[in-house]
Amino acid sequence: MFALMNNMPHLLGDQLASKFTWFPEQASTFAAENDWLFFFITWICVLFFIPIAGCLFYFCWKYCKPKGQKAESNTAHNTPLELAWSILPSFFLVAMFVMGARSYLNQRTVPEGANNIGLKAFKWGWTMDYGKGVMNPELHILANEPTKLSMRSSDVIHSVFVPAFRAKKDVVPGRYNYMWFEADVASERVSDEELAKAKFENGDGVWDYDKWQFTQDGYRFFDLYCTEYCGKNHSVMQTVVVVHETVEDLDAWIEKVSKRPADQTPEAWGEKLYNQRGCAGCHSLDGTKRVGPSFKESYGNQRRFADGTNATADEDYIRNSILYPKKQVVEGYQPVMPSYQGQLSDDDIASIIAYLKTVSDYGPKAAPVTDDEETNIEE
Ligand code: HEC
Ligand SMILES: [Cu+2]
Repeated sequence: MFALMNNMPHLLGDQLASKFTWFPEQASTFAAENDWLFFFITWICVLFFIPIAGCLFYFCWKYCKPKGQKAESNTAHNTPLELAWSILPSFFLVAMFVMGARSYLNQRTVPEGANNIGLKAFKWGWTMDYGKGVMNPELHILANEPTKLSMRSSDVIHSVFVPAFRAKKDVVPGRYNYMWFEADVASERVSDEELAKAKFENGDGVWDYDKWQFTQDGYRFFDLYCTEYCGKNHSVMQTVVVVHETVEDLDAWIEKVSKRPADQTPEAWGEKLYNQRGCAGCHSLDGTKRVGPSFKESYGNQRRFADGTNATADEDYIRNSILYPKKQVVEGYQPVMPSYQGQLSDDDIASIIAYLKTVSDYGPKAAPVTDDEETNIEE
């Protein structure tokens, strides 16, 4: 019977051993127990449902009276039968409760010494905090060691779901929430040739995780979704989980993403941050108004604010907009942009500004920096 269920189309995730399994790969210590409990409850329900529905139809047919004939009262009952059908199922219920509660408590009790990673959810993306100012949208963890996520949201309720880990938890604004799991399957690495080929074909654009099924550092991954409907772009609120085999490998990755690589221009790094840090969800490059103004007409443009004041969008203004977005709210927009204070380094912000200059139509006409002002800055 299990084989039959395993042949049904999958419901969750696309990281599957085969296209025709019920659940995705089991990749954490929770997975086997969770699945077992799920099928235990499902099959008990099926085993009760079939005879009950069968009796229902059979009695309908058996006791059916011709039209017009009066129904007779039948109040006799069978005490042993009624005791049996009350007491027997209660054993199953208690078993389900005990196993479910045990598994739930286990998932809520973080083991001592778990590795802690911060997670911030926002409309519409994720930022993982590896400490020391290293932020990245990808979740990278260590195999065979418990990981704790300390989670917060900067706007509405989101929910973290990693199907392969069978782990899921809401992220609620205004409070910290946590979850933990222990991944027991490390992510494979693709060959250097395969990675080089994908990088070449992908070009300079946003990395296409769906197409390549590995990250731009060459790791296979598990999916992480938002499972709480949180607005227009809820469906794109996805990222990946990479499980490293050794702590050296994980540290090397963190080191690699912690700063702008020497061979990358500020403009290219700025573009990467624009795509990686969720700016793209709210700011377009082609003039379309999204939640925020398009960057096509941002840098160098004249800005009117909700409080009636004006300013030119120069470097300082862009910097302040990123660090203190609620201070000057552009007219016609809601003050919903999250602050990136402590999440983007000075070099990151400078890179974003450099990038915004390249995409803005107003760039060349930007506030001319006079000689005196230049000297002032250098002082
Ligand atoms: C949840 C949506 C959202 C996200 C994510 C977001 N912003 Fe914004 N942003 C807005 C909104 C709305 C405004 C306009 C209101 C205001 O000024 O606060 C804005 C305004 C701005 C402005 C001023 C624009 C102008 O033309 O006057 C800049 C610059 C900016 N954002 C940069 C960024 C950068 C860089 C990121 C990513 C690191 C980012 N934003 C992420 C919503 C967002
Ligand atoms: Cu969400």
